[in-house]
Amino acid sequence: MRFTRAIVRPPGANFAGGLTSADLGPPDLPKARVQHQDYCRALEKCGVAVTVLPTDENFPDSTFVEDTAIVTARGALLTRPGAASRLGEAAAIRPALEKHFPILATIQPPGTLDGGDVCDVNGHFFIGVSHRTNEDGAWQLARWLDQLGFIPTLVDIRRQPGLLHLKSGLAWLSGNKLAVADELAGDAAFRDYEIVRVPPAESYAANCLLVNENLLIAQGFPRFAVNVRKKCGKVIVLDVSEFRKMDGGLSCLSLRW
Ligand code: CIR
Repeated sequence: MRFTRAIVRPPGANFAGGLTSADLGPPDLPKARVQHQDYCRALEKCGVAVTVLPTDENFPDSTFVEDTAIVTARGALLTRPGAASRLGEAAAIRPALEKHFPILATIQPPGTLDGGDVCDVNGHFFIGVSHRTNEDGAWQLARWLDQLGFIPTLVDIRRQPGLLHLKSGLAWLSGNKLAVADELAGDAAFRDYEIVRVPPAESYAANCLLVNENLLIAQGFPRFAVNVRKKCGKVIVLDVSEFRKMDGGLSCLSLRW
């Protein structure tokens, strides 16, 4: 699938008040904003028109827009984020998405779903059941995807404490190649794919992002960078250190279609 559009939301003044399990200190807001601008420029270089929403001080984690919706070429769905402090983010993104998708599906209670748990590999959607996405939410999404003609596969990551979301440990690299963190490498769900393992010391790098034959990867993970350079087309390295401090990464920062 070629992406032509993306929606992003820069980090707001209370960005440091968001949820995190990382022990990397508080994020530097001016630096985060520069990194966010560089991220937007990189998307544009890949041929994507970027819509920048205003910051939203009601939700410190609202820069991680990926968690609020699942967007495909055949339709879009508003999620129901699994963290209480983020629940309202789906309604907040609705007006921006409705401009492009007048009919929006929604996840209904008691389902919860974070977009970070959904990895689209060329129409095969891997859906993580995590501490954010519950089974009910995952099945609601699976049924919706199935109706649209996509293939859904559930992957249970609840026993993987190192993975906040499925995409903390999984990314599509191109063709049938996946980047997979060690925790997931043995999962039968990925047996038909060529796996590029992400070394445990570099596990954060697994959250990379394929945008129109360009692979965006996080700066600071040299072994992974060498591996993917051998396997993929163009690699673009971006510094997302301040988002990492808040458990976020490259995929989380945009909705793309
Ligand atoms: C959170 O804990 O929800 C945010 N601080 C980070 C969300 C990262 N989102 C993603 O991986 N899709």
